[in-house]
Amino acid sequence: MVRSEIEGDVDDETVGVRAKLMFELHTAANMINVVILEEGNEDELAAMEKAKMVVNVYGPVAAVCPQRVMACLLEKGVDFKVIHVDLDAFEQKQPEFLARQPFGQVPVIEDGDFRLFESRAIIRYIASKYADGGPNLLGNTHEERALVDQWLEVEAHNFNDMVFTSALQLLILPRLGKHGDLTLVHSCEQKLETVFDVYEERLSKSNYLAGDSFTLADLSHLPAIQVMVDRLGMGHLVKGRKNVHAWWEDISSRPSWKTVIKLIG
Ligand SMILES: N[C@@H](CCC(=O)N[C@@H](CS)C(=O)NCC(=O)O)C(=O)O
Repeated sequence: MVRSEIEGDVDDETVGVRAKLMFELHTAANMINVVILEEGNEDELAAMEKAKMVVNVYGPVAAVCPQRVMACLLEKGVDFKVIHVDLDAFEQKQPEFLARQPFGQVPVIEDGDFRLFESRAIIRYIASKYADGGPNLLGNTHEERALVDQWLEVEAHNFNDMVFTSALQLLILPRLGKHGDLTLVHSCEQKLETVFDVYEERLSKSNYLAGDSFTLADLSHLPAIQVMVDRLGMGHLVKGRKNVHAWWEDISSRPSWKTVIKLIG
């Protein structure tokens, strides 16, 4: 038995998997060192943790909502540890996890004694608390901040709901041995056509959704567009629109997102 920085006592095989994960983080973003200490070295571990506070992120790297948070932490250069939550085993519904997130969903972060759930609230918090690191993701003026919020709301309510419903029907239900509703998927796709028409128009006037710099409004779209392109067969919605396509190529080429993609494996 060894003790890892990532969690408490875990078996050797689990450490192997997580060590690989953290090594990727270290090499890709020069961020996190893997710490695997032999039993009895707890004092050393505690001292290291005290010297170097890292943000705990609960959630599998494969899930889109934790990916939103990881992309933001990487943009801001904030050290973090991923604590795997096995959604297939319903770990998120167990009392221990419900004490962290009462709705039984990922992600949750812990930043020192501060705990927060809801991925968009988390990225706003990270961008604000760690304002000095990386690019400004919130906007400078009241107006810029308001535009970031506006497009974040669009992402959450006009865009994400449609992708989530499609992913449920096409990916999640079949995995559970159930049939997805293709009529519902078609209806979502039609609504996404309208959403992307709006984006196309907006992106004909500025390089990014909230203006001329990359902000949380753009970042928040990364995980779900990646799923659309890679897994839902909806890449044409992006690639068929000149400005949306150029925007997607731009934001998905950012080192932060490339690192998340590596982690997803
Ligand atoms: N609005 C929440 C949604 C969280 C959410 O839907 N998380 C998914 C993974 S992306 C989850 O935990 N699914 C498992 C479940 O609901 O049991 C957020 O943005 O954090």
